[in-house]
Amino acid sequence: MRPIIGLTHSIQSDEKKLMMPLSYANSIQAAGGVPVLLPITRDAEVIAAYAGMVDGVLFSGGEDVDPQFYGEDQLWACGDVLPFRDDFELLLLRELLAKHPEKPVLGVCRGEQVLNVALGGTLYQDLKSQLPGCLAHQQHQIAPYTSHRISIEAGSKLHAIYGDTTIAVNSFHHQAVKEIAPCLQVTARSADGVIEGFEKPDHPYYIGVQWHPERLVEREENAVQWQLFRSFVNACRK
Ligand SMILES: [Mn+2]
Repeated sequence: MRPIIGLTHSIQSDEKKLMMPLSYANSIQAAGGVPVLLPITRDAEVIAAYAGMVDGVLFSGGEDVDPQFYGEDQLWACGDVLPFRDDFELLLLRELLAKHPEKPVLGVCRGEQVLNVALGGTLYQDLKSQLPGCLAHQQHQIAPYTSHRISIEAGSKLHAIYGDTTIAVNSFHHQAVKEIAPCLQVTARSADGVIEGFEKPDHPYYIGVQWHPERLVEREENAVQWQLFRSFVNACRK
């Protein structure tokens, strides 16, 4: 049986249409999972049913997390926020952690930030203005190309997955983790110190990555990125 992997999606700002790059579903399929979309809702019963029926959830990329969810007021440099999406994803994540603490969770880009905020962490609302001199985390190449390196903590889950302590990644984020949630452990940073990856040490698989592996795998040169999706899907089989 291939594991069922729930995917979160974006919505149009009028909250009437779902939006989702196919690359996430394609990557999960290619790694051996069955991707299913979890349509956004405020219904707690439906959210509980989602958490019960999937073997794991991939929190996908997208818009900025509403700063109100981490106790800050919105700065001018903050981008578009979708409070409905934030609400749903935070409820879903808390339901998973409370009722299904063994189910794997992978957060990509915005999804990584959601995984941090849900547990009490904060974000830079805008790296360029709040962390002067940082790298170009909005890269000038298209998404299947890498633009900066990251250092991975030896002995971490990301180290085991990638088999290396330095890899190159792509970068499409103007926000990033500022304060890591107390129960999380930073496992990857770029040269400017920006947090690019973390895990929850007491959880079988709770991993956030700030880059976009689902786009890197489009180029054979980045085949190592399949190892992230394979590790996630394999963890969901258990
Ligand atoms: Mn980056």
